[in-house]
Amino acid sequence: MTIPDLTDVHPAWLPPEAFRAIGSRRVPVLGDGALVETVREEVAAARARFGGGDRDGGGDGGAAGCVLALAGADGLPGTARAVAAEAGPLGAEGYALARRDGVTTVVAGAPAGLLYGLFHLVRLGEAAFGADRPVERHAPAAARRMLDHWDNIDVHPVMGQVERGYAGGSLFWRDGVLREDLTRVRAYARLLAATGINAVAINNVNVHATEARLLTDRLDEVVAIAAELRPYGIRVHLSIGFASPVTLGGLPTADPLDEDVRRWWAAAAERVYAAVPDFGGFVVKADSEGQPGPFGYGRSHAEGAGVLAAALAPYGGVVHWRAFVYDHRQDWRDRSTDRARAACDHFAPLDGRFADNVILQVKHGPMDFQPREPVSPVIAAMPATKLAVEFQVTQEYTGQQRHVCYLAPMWSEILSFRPWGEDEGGRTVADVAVGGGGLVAVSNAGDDPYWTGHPLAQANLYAFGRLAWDPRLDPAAILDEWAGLTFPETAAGLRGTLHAMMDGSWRTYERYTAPLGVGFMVRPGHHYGPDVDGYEYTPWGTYHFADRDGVGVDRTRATGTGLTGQYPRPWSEVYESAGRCPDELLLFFHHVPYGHVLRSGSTVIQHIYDTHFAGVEEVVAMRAHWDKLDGSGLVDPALHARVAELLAEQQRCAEEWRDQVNTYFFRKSGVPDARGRHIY
Ligand code: GCV
Repeated sequence: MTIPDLTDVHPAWLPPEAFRAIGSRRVPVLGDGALVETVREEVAAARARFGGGDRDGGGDGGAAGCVLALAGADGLPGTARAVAAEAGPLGAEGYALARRDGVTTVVAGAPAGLLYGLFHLVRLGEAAFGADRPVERHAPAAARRMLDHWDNIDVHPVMGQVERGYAGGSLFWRDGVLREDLTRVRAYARLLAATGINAVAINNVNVHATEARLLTDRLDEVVAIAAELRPYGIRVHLSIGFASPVTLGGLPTADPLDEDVRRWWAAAAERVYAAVPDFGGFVVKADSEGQPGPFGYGRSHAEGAGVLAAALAPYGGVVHWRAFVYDHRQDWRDRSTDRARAACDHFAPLDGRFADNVILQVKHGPMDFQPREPVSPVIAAMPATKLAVEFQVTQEYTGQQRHVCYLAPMWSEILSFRPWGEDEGGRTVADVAVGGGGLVAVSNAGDDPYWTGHPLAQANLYAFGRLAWDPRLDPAAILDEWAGLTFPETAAGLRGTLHAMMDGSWRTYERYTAPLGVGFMVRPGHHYGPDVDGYEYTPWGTYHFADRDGVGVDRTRATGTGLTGQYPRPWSEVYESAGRCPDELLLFFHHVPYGHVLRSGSTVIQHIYDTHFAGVEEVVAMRAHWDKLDGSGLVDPALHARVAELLAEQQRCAEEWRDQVNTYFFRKSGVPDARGRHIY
């Protein structure tokens, strides 16, 4: 295996310089296994670059040396044996780190742990080789930390090569064929492993005809991609079409209870595992936005998932069954149907009826990855089901990687939310995910030279992996880590600017877009930029109901759709009350007059004006921060230019949001801005 070393692609958080501390020392790697081999090669490549090995010789790594070892490895030096004994069992992916007597030791119980230990050393840099450190144990919170790609093989006429992709083409396919050179896939795997990701679903959950065949006659492409991801401990998962027994197998039905259908899935799984023995499993979007599913055969989603689970079970595979099921052909005149209720209505009655190897993958909010939503009620409603919480790193509704929008603060807020308040031992969303199916997110990476289009959007990909490893990490500390790795020589000078621009950027985005949790108001289809009524009279179930008197969606039990009743206490009561509902979710749960006084003391209409003016001012301030870096030598001029250009677009777009939203609500309500600012 060779360590990918791409010269025409930005190195993101693994520039060669990040390996200096390791590469300039002698670092024995002890143990066997494919991932240990990866560690050995990483260390060798770093040493070749930085000349380690001649300075600090000695079996234990020498006076300022380092040892990376599996706990049971032959020839384990005394210090490593002592650290392993003190650390105790480390699990399949954990590791322990210590520094004593001038030797830094990383021990792991299994090869994957050693790989993660290596990347921990990379994060620490020279700090790993300073003063003594007591034994620290590290292990991932969740067993599965997964990214979903919405990549197509064929360029889709509307959605393109990557659905909701804002970073160029697919890393895997181009114009209908697998890329010949997959070096970049290996480099991607390396970046992901450095954050802790260990599973990747490679194709779009909207499975079109060509992509469905990855399961059968295009399986060799899955084999090839798996071979690139495997050296970094990442398993491949595949999105499959529920109707495959019909579309690929020629059967007359895909009824999950039909014997031939069961046999077909079992045979398909057998073939996949013969080709990819460490295959992770299937991802399924069924009965959703036009995808086929069990409803078509009068079966439940537990039955639908069951046939796939049975096929994968002999090999240890899992089904990620998505809970994103709603009626996308709703009549906007029908005020009783509420898209936000749909997932809970469909799935909560099925609690306890899914097979053991099914993971119900739930979007974090009840709607669809809006910048502000309450936590999905499904998360508290299915205690007897393994749940994974799904985030969207790709910025479909958060600026499409043209806007700076650091999402870790949003994810962190969601993960630390307590769905039962202080009841249930104060369990958080993270506790539910960690104890169940883990965390999943839609990737934001593509074949763009910066991986993520906007260079600063790399921080979102990095942060998702780190939060999936440890949901309690502080978003600002993750940003520091990312900056330290990405800009190893200049991070100290850049940190202030990056924090000023990024820490609050999600809230800034929220301020200049749809107010108070009402959501959408985006241009239909591509979802970029404002169009307040764009979805108002469409079948998609995404309405704000603004009229001359007020705005918002009444989802109360008393007078609305009753969504509030899907939450346990205290939230069922808090959300039900317009007086107690948090301001930022008011219009998600309530239809209120423009003069309604928020908990902040402002009225709804004045809040709309104030936040939209403030949001633009914050973007202007972001630009000023970035402009000051011009010519400073702190960032590469090409990267500076790319971000500067995108910030200009962000400001233009934010102004458009401000002016359309403010004008719309001024015209509807007739209420002037208390501060007399210009509204059109
Ligand atoms: C992959 C949203 C997006 C769709 C996406 C869907 C999903 O509706 O706009 O592009 O489809 O979510 O999560 O399945």
